[in-house]
Amino acid sequence: MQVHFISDLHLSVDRPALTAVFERYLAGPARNAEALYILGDLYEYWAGDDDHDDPLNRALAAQLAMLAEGGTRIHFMPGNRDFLIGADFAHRAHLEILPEPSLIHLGTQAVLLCHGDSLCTDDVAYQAFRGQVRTQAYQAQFLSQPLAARKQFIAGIRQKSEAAKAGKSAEIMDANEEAIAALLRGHGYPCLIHGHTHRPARHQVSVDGHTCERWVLADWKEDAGKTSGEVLIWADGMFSRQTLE
Ligand code: LP5
Ligand code: MN
Repeated sequence: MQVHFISDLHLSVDRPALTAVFERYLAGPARNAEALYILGDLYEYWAGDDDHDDPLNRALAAQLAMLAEGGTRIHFMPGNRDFLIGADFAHRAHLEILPEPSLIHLGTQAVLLCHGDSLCTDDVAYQAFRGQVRTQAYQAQFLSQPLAARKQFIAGIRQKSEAAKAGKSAEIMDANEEAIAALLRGHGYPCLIHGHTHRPARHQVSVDGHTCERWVLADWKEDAGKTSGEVLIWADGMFSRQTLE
């Protein structure tokens, strides 16, 4: 029995080779998984479920649905770029949207899942932005605008975000140790799996005398030289990383 974890694919029409890596994964290794957890930022951005005429969105929903029909349960947790994925896409892709954070069990092991951005508490400007766009009122107002206007607005946010990131230190954009400790303490000291920071690692975290593992998932990359993804696989009571090409 395998359980798979992925995040930060940032799929878009601009990265066709990366989409191909994901499509091969869905048709191949993912079929060995009893459950697939997508921990956010599957897409470069998501403007709303009414963007289903986009060929990439349509194709991926169909391929995810095919995987689910083959018996793999698919769970999706929203990332900071695709938190607007809603019930319509979930229905099309045959996946379940998970609240953040979510506690699951792998055998006897308790595992807490989150995207990771909520842990970056030193990034005060981002947390203020996050607080605003994650309100229901803001999202309803945003979604009431025409799709093209929403995409234009997102392009503006992305530009501002890139400019803001250029002025931030690497430390500010990493997960904060106290935020990690508080989260683990509040959930009975489980193992933690998250993405977002693009700093794949396996950390041992010591909290109140408990030692917890923190797995940070890798982002998927389409570079000039190499295109690859990564999946964290739980099997036989152990985690391992597998590169996807
Ligand atoms: O994604 P990543 O890793 O590159 O950067 C994040 C933070 N940036 C973001 C913005 C997204 O990347 C782009 C937008 C995605 C689409 C969202 C869809 C819907 C939008 C409307 C919803 C109702 O998340 C970045 C972090 C970084 O992670 C590391 O953790 O630093 O945060 C920023 O750079 C934010 C800036 O510091 C402050 C905000 C700038 C944008 C201001 C726009 C004003 C609009 C008013 C909205 C309330
Ligand atoms: Mn992210």
